[in-house]
Amino acid sequence: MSQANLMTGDPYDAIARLGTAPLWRYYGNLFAAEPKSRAVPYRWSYAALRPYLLHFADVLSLEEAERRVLMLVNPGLTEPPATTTNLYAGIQVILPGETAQAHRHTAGAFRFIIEGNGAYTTVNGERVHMRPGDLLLTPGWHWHDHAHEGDGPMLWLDGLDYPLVNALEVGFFELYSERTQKADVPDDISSRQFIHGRLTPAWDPKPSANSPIGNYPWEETSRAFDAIADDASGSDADGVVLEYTNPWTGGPVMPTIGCRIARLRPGFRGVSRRQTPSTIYHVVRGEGVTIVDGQRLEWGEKDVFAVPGWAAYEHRNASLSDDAILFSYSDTPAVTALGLYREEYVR
Ligand code: GTQ
Repeated sequence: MSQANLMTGDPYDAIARLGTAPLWRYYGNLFAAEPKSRAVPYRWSYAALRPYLLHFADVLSLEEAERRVLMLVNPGLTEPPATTTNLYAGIQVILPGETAQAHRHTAGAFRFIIEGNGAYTTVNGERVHMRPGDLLLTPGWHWHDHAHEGDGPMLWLDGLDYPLVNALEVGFFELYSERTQKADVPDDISSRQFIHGRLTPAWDPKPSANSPIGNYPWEETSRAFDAIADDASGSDADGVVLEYTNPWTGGPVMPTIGCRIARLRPGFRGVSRRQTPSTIYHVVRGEGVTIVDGQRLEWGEKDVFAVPGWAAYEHRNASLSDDAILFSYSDTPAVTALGLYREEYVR
Protein backbone atom coordinates (compact mmCIF):
# COMPACT_ATOMS: atom_id res chain seq x y z
CA MET A 1 0.00 0.00 0.00
CA SER A 2 1.38 3.41 -0.95
CA GLN A 3 1.59 6.21 1.64
CA ALA A 4 -0.82 8.30 -0.43
CA ASN A 5 -3.58 5.80 0.25
CA LEU A 6 -3.37 6.49 4.02
CA MET A 7 -3.94 10.23 3.55
CA THR A 8 -7.44 11.66 3.41
CA GLY A 9 -8.73 15.23 3.59
CA ASP A 10 -6.67 18.32 4.43
CA PRO A 11 -3.14 17.29 5.41
CA TYR A 12 -2.96 20.22 7.90
CA ASP A 13 -6.10 18.99 9.69
CA ALA A 14 -4.81 15.46 9.58
CA ILE A 15 -1.44 16.26 11.14
CA ALA A 16 -3.20 18.31 13.87
CA ARG A 17 -5.34 15.25 14.70
CA LEU A 18 -2.15 13.23 14.89
CA GLY A 19 -0.81 15.53 17.61
CA THR A 20 1.65 17.51 15.49
CA ALA A 21 2.08 21.01 14.08
CA PRO A 22 4.07 22.35 11.13
CA LEU A 23 7.10 24.14 12.55
CA TRP A 24 7.30 26.35 9.45
CA ARG A 25 4.07 28.12 10.48
CA TYR A 26 5.37 28.88 14.00
CA TYR A 27 9.05 29.45 13.51
CA GLY A 28 9.20 33.24 13.76
CA ASN A 29 7.13 33.28 16.97
CA LEU A 30 9.00 30.50 18.68
CA PHE A 31 12.44 31.83 17.77
CA ALA A 32 12.08 35.59 17.91
CA ALA A 33 15.12 37.67 17.07
CA GLU A 34 14.94 39.13 20.59
CA PRO A 35 12.62 39.02 23.63
CA LYS A 36 9.40 41.05 23.55
CA SER A 37 7.84 40.88 27.00
CA ARG A 38 4.07 40.68 27.38
CA ALA A 39 4.62 42.81 30.49
CA VAL A 40 4.43 46.57 29.95
CA PRO A 41 6.28 49.37 31.74
CA TYR A 42 3.98 50.48 34.56
CA ARG A 43 3.92 52.56 37.75
CA TRP A 44 1.65 52.05 40.78
CA SER A 45 0.93 55.12 42.91
CA TYR A 46 1.27 54.41 46.62
CA ALA A 47 -0.68 57.55 47.54
CA ALA A 48 -3.61 56.34 45.42
CA LEU A 49 -3.54 52.76 46.77
CA ARG A 50 -3.04 53.52 50.45
CA PRO A 51 -6.66 54.59 51.23
CA TYR A 52 -7.93 51.33 49.68
CA LEU A 53 -5.46 49.27 51.68
CA LEU A 54 -6.75 50.95 54.84
CA HIS A 55 -10.35 50.46 53.67
CA PHE A 56 -9.87 46.71 53.25
CA ALA A 57 -8.05 46.60 56.58
CA ASP A 58 -11.31 47.93 58.05
CA VAL A 59 -13.77 45.67 56.25
CA LEU A 60 -11.87 42.40 55.69
CA SER A 61 -10.56 40.40 58.63
CA LEU A 62 -7.52 38.16 58.46
CA GLU A 63 -9.81 35.24 59.23
CA GLU A 64 -11.37 35.89 55.81
CA ALA A 65 -8.14 36.24 53.84
CA GLU A 66 -4.93 34.23 53.76
CA ARG A 67 -3.17 37.58 53.42
CA ARG A 68 -4.60 41.10 53.02
CA VAL A 69 -2.73 42.22 49.95
CA LEU A 70 -3.36 44.31 46.86
CA MET A 71 -1.53 42.59 44.02
CA LEU A 72 0.23 44.96 41.62
CA VAL A 73 -1.02 43.55 38.34
CA ASN A 74 0.78 44.38 35.15
CA PRO A 75 -1.77 45.38 32.46
CA GLY A 76 -0.04 42.94 30.09
CA LEU A 77 -0.15 40.05 32.58
CA THR A 78 -3.64 39.87 34.02
CA GLU A 79 -4.39 36.12 33.85
CA PRO A 80 -2.79 34.75 35.87
CA PRO A 81 -1.89 38.05 37.52
CA ALA A 82 1.78 38.95 37.73
CA THR A 83 3.84 42.13 37.95
CA THR A 84 6.54 41.10 35.48
CA THR A 85 6.79 37.83 33.59
CA ASN A 86 8.64 36.02 36.39
CA LEU A 87 7.94 38.20 39.44
CA TYR A 88 5.13 39.47 41.59
CA ALA A 89 4.72 42.52 43.83
CA GLY A 90 1.94 43.23 46.31
CA ILE A 91 1.26 45.65 49.12
CA GLN A 92 0.20 44.03 52.36
CA VAL A 93 -1.45 45.64 55.37
CA ILE A 94 -1.82 44.26 58.88
CA LEU A 95 -3.41 45.92 61.91
CA PRO A 96 -2.43 45.85 65.59
CA GLY A 97 -3.54 42.61 67.25
CA GLU A 98 -3.83 40.71 63.98
CA THR A 99 -2.00 37.58 62.87
CA ALA A 100 -1.62 36.22 59.35
CA GLN A 101 -1.57 32.43 59.55
CA ALA A 102 1.55 30.33 59.13
CA HIS A 103 2.17 28.69 55.77
CA ARG A 104 4.97 27.82 53.39
CA HIS A 105 5.36 27.65 49.64
CA THR A 106 8.13 26.77 47.24
CA ALA A 107 7.91 30.30 45.87
CA GLY A 108 10.59 32.51 47.41
CA ALA A 109 9.46 35.73 49.08
CA PHE A 110 10.64 38.87 50.79
CA ARG A 111 9.08 41.94 52.38
CA PHE A 112 10.42 45.48 52.11
CA ILE A 113 8.90 47.49 54.95
CA ILE A 114 7.12 50.72 53.93
CA GLU A 115 5.47 52.13 57.06
CA GLY A 116 4.47 51.29 60.62
CA ASN A 117 6.16 49.77 63.62
CA GLY A 118 5.72 46.83 65.96
CA ALA A 119 5.04 43.94 63.57
CA TYR A 120 7.18 40.88 63.11
CA THR A 121 7.20 37.82 60.94
CA THR A 122 8.19 34.41 62.29
CA VAL A 123 10.38 32.52 59.82
CA ASN A 124 11.10 28.87 60.64
CA GLY A 125 10.73 29.62 64.35
CA GLU A 126 12.62 32.93 64.42
CA ARG A 127 10.77 36.15 65.13
CA VAL A 128 12.04 38.82 62.76
CA HIS A 129 11.01 42.36 63.68
CA MET A 130 10.20 44.97 61.03
CA ARG A 131 11.05 48.63 60.68
CA PRO A 132 10.61 50.89 57.65
CA GLY A 133 13.37 50.29 55.10
CA ASP A 134 14.13 46.77 56.35
CA LEU A 135 14.36 43.84 53.92
CA LEU A 136 13.02 40.58 55.40
CA LEU A 137 13.50 37.24 53.65
CA THR A 138 11.22 34.22 53.61
CA PRO A 139 13.01 31.92 51.15
CA GLY A 140 11.19 29.05 49.45
CA TRP A 141 9.63 26.40 51.73
CA HIS A 142 10.30 28.40 54.92
CA TRP A 143 7.33 28.58 57.32
CA HIS A 144 6.18 32.15 57.87
CA ASP A 145 3.40 33.96 59.69
CA HIS A 146 2.99 37.64 60.48
CA ALA A 147 1.87 39.37 63.69
CA HIS A 148 1.43 42.98 64.72
CA GLU A 149 1.84 44.08 68.33
CA GLY A 150 2.41 47.81 67.75
CA ASP A 151 0.05 50.72 67.06
CA GLY A 152 -1.35 51.79 63.73
CA PRO A 153 -1.38 49.93 60.44
CA MET A 154 1.79 48.32 59.14
CA LEU A 155 2.33 48.21 55.38
CA TRP A 156 4.98 46.55 53.32
CA LEU A 157 5.90 45.49 49.79
CA ASP A 158 5.79 41.74 49.17
CA GLY A 159 7.98 40.32 46.42
CA LEU A 160 7.62 36.72 45.26
CA ASP A 161 8.77 34.59 42.35
CA TYR A 162 5.51 32.60 42.05
CA PRO A 163 5.04 33.49 38.36
CA LEU A 164 8.36 31.76 37.62
CA VAL A 165 7.68 28.86 40.01
CA ASN A 166 4.23 28.29 38.49
CA ALA A 167 5.57 28.54 34.93
CA LEU A 168 8.03 25.79 35.85
CA GLU A 169 5.12 23.86 37.45
CA VAL A 170 7.09 23.32 40.65
CA GLY A 171 4.73 25.05 43.08
CA PHE A 172 3.87 23.47 46.45
CA PHE A 173 1.92 25.10 49.30
CA GLU A 174 1.15 23.94 52.83
CA LEU A 175 -0.60 25.37 55.89
CA TYR A 176 1.08 24.98 59.27
CA SER A 177 -0.63 22.84 61.92
CA GLU A 178 -1.37 25.93 64.04
CA ARG A 179 -2.24 29.52 63.19
CA THR A 180 1.15 30.84 64.27
CA GLN A 181 4.56 29.37 65.03
CA LYS A 182 6.13 29.43 68.46
CA ALA A 183 9.50 31.16 68.61
CA ASP A 184 12.17 28.53 69.19
CA VAL A 185 15.32 30.66 68.84
CA PRO A 186 16.12 34.16 70.17
CA ASP A 187 14.41 37.02 68.28
CA ASP A 188 16.31 38.37 65.26
CA ILE A 189 19.18 35.94 65.90
CA SER A 190 20.01 35.43 62.21
CA SER A 191 20.53 39.11 61.53
CA ARG A 192 22.56 39.54 64.68
CA GLN A 193 24.78 36.59 63.73
CA PHE A 194 25.27 37.34 60.07
CA ILE A 195 24.83 41.03 59.33
CA HIS A 196 28.45 41.81 60.02
CA GLY A 197 29.24 40.22 56.68
CA ARG A 198 32.89 39.39 56.90
CA LEU A 199 32.53 37.65 60.28
CA THR A 200 30.22 34.66 59.97
CA PRO A 201 29.45 32.01 62.60
CA ALA A 202 31.91 29.15 62.12
CA TRP A 203 30.53 26.63 64.62
CA ASP A 204 27.64 25.28 62.54
CA PRO A 205 28.00 26.29 58.91
CA LYS A 206 24.98 25.47 56.74
CA PRO A 207 25.83 27.05 53.38
CA SER A 208 22.76 27.46 51.19
CA ALA A 209 21.71 29.29 48.05
CA ASN A 210 19.25 31.09 50.34
CA SER A 211 20.69 33.74 52.60
CA PRO A 212 20.38 32.82 56.30
CA ILE A 213 19.64 36.47 57.17
CA GLY A 214 16.05 37.11 58.27
CA ASN A 215 16.34 40.90 58.18
CA TYR A 216 18.69 43.30 56.40
CA PRO A 217 17.87 46.34 58.57
CA TRP A 218 17.61 49.82 57.11
CA GLU A 219 20.11 50.96 59.73
CA GLU A 220 22.79 48.81 58.07
CA THR A 221 21.79 49.88 54.56
CA SER A 222 21.98 53.50 55.55
CA ARG A 223 25.37 52.90 57.20
CA ALA A 224 26.64 51.31 53.98
CA PHE A 225 25.63 54.39 51.95
CA ASP A 226 27.22 56.67 54.57
CA ALA A 227 30.46 54.70 54.48
CA ILE A 228 30.69 55.16 50.72
CA ALA A 229 29.62 58.79 51.07
CA ASP A 230 30.52 60.66 47.91
CA ASP A 231 33.58 58.58 47.07
CA ALA A 232 31.95 55.87 44.95
CA SER A 233 31.59 56.47 41.25
CA GLY A 234 28.66 54.03 40.98
CA SER A 235 27.10 52.61 37.86
CA ASP A 236 26.36 54.89 34.91
CA ALA A 237 22.91 53.28 34.60
CA ASP A 238 22.01 52.42 38.20
CA GLY A 239 23.84 54.96 40.37
CA VAL A 240 25.47 53.90 43.64
CA VAL A 241 23.82 50.50 43.67
CA LEU A 242 24.37 47.88 46.38
CA GLU A 243 23.36 44.22 46.25
CA TYR A 244 21.98 42.54 49.38
CA THR A 245 24.16 39.43 49.58
CA ASN A 246 24.02 35.93 50.95
CA PRO A 247 26.93 35.75 53.45
CA TRP A 248 27.59 32.10 52.55
CA THR A 249 28.12 32.78 48.86
CA GLY A 250 28.62 36.52 48.39
CA GLY A 251 25.91 36.15 45.75
CA PRO A 252 22.22 37.09 45.64
CA VAL A 253 19.92 36.58 48.63
CA MET A 254 17.88 33.82 46.97
CA PRO A 255 18.51 31.52 43.99
CA THR A 256 15.73 33.15 41.95
CA ILE A 257 15.48 36.73 43.25
CA GLY A 258 18.21 39.33 43.68
CA CYS A 259 17.60 42.49 45.76
CA ARG A 260 19.37 45.82 45.45
CA ILE A 261 19.26 49.32 46.80
CA ALA A 262 20.45 52.33 44.81
CA ARG A 263 21.22 55.91 45.61
CA LEU A 264 20.72 58.28 42.69
CA ARG A 265 22.55 61.50 43.44
CA PRO A 266 20.79 64.86 42.98
CA GLY A 267 20.31 65.46 39.26
CA PHE A 268 21.42 61.91 38.36
CA ARG A 269 20.70 60.96 34.74
CA GLY A 270 21.43 57.34 33.97
CA VAL A 271 22.48 56.01 30.60
CA SER A 272 19.93 53.86 28.79
CA ARG A 273 20.47 50.15 29.17
CA ARG A 274 18.56 46.89 28.89
CA GLN A 275 18.97 43.43 30.35
CA THR A 276 17.18 40.11 29.93
CA PRO A 277 15.89 39.92 33.55
CA SER A 278 12.91 42.04 34.60
CA THR A 279 13.09 44.44 37.55
CA ILE A 280 10.56 45.84 40.01
CA TYR A 281 11.44 49.09 41.80
CA HIS A 282 10.13 50.62 45.00
CA VAL A 283 10.88 54.27 45.71
CA VAL A 284 12.16 54.51 49.26
CA ARG A 285 12.69 58.25 48.98
CA GLY A 286 12.73 61.01 46.40
CA GLU A 287 11.14 61.60 43.04
CA GLY A 288 12.12 61.21 39.47
CA VAL A 289 11.34 59.59 36.18
CA THR A 290 12.41 56.36 34.52
CA ILE A 291 12.06 56.20 30.77
CA VAL A 292 11.26 52.61 29.76
CA ASP A 293 11.23 51.87 26.02
CA GLY A 294 10.38 55.51 25.43
CA GLN A 295 7.58 55.61 28.03
CA ARG A 296 7.97 58.04 30.95
CA LEU A 297 7.23 56.50 34.35
CA GLU A 298 7.12 59.38 36.82
CA TRP A 299 7.64 58.19 40.35
CA GLY A 300 7.41 59.62 43.84
CA GLU A 301 7.96 58.36 47.33
CA LYS A 302 6.77 54.78 48.03
CA ASP A 303 5.60 54.16 44.44
CA VAL A 304 6.35 50.88 42.70
CA PHE A 305 7.23 50.50 39.02
CA ALA A 306 8.00 47.61 36.69
CA VAL A 307 10.67 47.38 34.00
CA PRO A 308 10.05 44.33 31.77
CA GLY A 309 12.93 42.19 30.59
CA TRP A 310 14.84 43.57 27.60
CA ALA A 311 13.13 46.96 27.91
CA ALA A 312 15.58 49.87 27.78
CA TYR A 313 15.45 51.92 30.98
CA GLU A 314 16.95 55.25 31.96
CA HIS A 315 16.65 56.63 35.51
CA ARG A 316 16.54 60.33 36.35
CA ASN A 317 16.49 61.89 39.78
CA ALA A 318 14.26 64.98 39.40
CA SER A 319 15.77 66.75 42.41
CA LEU A 320 18.90 68.92 42.24
CA SER A 321 19.25 68.89 46.03
CA ASP A 322 18.13 65.48 47.32
CA ASP A 323 19.10 61.87 46.74
CA ALA A 324 16.57 59.40 45.37
CA ILE A 325 16.72 55.94 46.92
CA LEU A 326 15.40 52.99 44.89
CA PHE A 327 14.96 49.49 46.25
CA SER A 328 14.74 46.91 43.44
CA TYR A 329 14.46 43.20 42.85
CA SER A 330 14.87 41.11 39.74
CA ASP A 331 14.99 37.56 38.47
CA THR A 332 18.66 38.01 37.56
CA PRO A 333 19.86 35.02 39.65
CA ALA A 334 17.48 32.62 37.86
CA VAL A 335 18.22 34.03 34.42
CA THR A 336 21.97 33.99 35.08
CA ALA A 337 21.95 30.44 36.47
CA LEU A 338 20.35 29.29 33.22
CA GLY A 339 23.03 31.02 31.15
CA LEU A 340 20.52 33.50 29.71
CA TYR A 341 21.73 36.81 31.13
CA ARG A 342 22.46 39.52 28.57
CA GLU A 343 22.74 43.25 28.84
CA GLU A 344 23.53 46.09 26.51
CA TYR A 345 23.63 49.85 26.39
CA VAL A 346 21.05 51.38 24.11
CA ARG A 347 22.16 54.20 21.78
O1 GTQ B 1 2.81 37.20 53.28
O2 GTQ B 1 3.10 35.08 52.97
O3 GTQ B 1 1.75 39.07 48.82
O4 GTQ B 1 2.16 34.01 50.81
C1 GTQ B 1 1.56 36.75 48.49
C2 GTQ B 1 1.67 35.46 49.01
C3 GTQ B 1 2.24 37.63 50.61
C4 GTQ B 1 2.78 36.21 52.55
C5 GTQ B 1 1.84 37.81 49.30
C6 GTQ B 1 2.06 35.28 50.31
C7 GTQ B 1 2.35 36.36 51.14
